[in-house]
Amino acid sequence: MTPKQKYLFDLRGYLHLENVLTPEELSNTQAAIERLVQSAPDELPPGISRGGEGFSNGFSADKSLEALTLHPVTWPIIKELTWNKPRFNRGSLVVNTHERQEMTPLHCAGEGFRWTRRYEVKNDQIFTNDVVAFFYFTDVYPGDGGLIVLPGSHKRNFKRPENLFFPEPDNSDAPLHPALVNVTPKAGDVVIITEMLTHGVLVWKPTDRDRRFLILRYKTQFFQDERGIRESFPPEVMERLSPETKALAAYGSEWEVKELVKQDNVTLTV
Ligand SMILES: O=C(O)CCC(=O)C(=O)O
Ligand SMILES: [Fe+2]
Repeated sequence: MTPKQKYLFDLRGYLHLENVLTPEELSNTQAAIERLVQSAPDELPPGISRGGEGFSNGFSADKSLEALTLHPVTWPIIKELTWNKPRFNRGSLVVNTHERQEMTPLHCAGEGFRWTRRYEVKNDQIFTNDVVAFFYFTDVYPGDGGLIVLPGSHKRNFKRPENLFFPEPDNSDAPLHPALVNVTPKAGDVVIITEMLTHGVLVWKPTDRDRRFLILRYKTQFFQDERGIRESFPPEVMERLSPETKALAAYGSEWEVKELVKQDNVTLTV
């Protein structure tokens, strides 16, 4: 990260990177998503299912989407934030429309009594074991709705008082609390957050446009939740992943550095 990115990520808990995708990357990914959206349920690639607001394992629908897991702009940042021990563990594609009328309430990792998720700074290096990259394929404008964040909340020390930010939870026209920021990425932009950051999602207001983005989640390669070590993706998805993506999704010890982490530019072998 540049000194400016590092300062802002530490201060706020997220980064909004503009124009990450090249015009070619953007048009290829947009076309792949449109094909997925137009597919009948029985035509979806094995291991991808449509549910709620998107496609589980949607990143594996097309190599243009899978390649984003190692995108040359975000890859060095993912490595830096995980102290060179990243493991890719989820990749859902979201198509958020006006039809869904409830907001996603504010939430974050590390609420409650689990101490496994971390955000720390040591020796001038940021460390977090729960990083999320949101790749946007459509534009978001102020007033549309979508992602809201509470900058700085990844370093909170107290429990968030209930109803502080949304005293009228059912009123989607209520003004946003001044401490919250509605992030408005454009197609081709990326938002990187630590899941320790308090965030939520406002109801999507436009009726003529949807919000399409890919959620790529990374933990450290030695991070285990209560379910222990298990494959992140079903066998039918694993089967079609490139070796580089499989390596990225693999567990590892706290000491070993994966071969692909030694490279800043990784191209998928197809
Ligand atoms: O819909 C969004 O923008 C955010 C979804 C979310 O909260 C998450 O993926 O952790
Ligand atoms: Fe979230």
